[in-house]
Amino acid sequence: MKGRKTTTFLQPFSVSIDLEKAEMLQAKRHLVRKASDMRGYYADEAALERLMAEQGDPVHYEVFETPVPEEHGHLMYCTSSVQPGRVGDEYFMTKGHYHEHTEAAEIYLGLRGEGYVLMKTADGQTAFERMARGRMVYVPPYWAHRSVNTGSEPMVFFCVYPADAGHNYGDIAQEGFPMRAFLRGGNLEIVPSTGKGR
Ligand code: M6P
Ligand code: ZN
Repeated sequence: MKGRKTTTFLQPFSVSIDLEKAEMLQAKRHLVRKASDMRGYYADEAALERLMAEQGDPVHYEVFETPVPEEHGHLMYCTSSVQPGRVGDEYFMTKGHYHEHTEAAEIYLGLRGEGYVLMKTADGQTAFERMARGRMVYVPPYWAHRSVNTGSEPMVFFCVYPADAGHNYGDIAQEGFPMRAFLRGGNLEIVPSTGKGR
């Protein structure tokens, strides 16, 4: 092999993803975000408190990862599952993040359910792409991304991104997200954000 190795050398490996349950088997890292972790993110704060008073602290989403070294050259991969549901009339969603290394892209491949990936740039551009089983969404460098489940079953997708990308939540905490997904009058609406919430 030519060249100097500048990243951790690993033996090849493989993992199974249960395509029916859309779950990564033998995942080594399991992240769970519940309603209480989402305070400050939804437009209607009171609706989130009501939901917790009525339902306890329901899971909003989970991420299963089998981590590799967080180094340039490796690819991090995971499956994520966003539960169906709404806070007021706003669909359940992930916090959303930029990559710390903003030049790092990400690929999502839909495995189950349906929804959208909402995206924004620091200079005010916005975009959204539909997610469904068999559909791939490319999140280019520089775009913050948030996943929204607009269906009635868990929305599950596979993700892969440069392992040294890192997650930056702080900028969204400060800037907010410029659009939100609601169920209004029986229809999905993806509309500019007004008022509160990240
Ligand atoms: C996807 C990937 C993960 C991310 C997860 C949850 O699976 O982008 O890197 O952690 O969604 O999203 P967030 O980190 O924004 O809460
Ligand atoms: Zn990402």
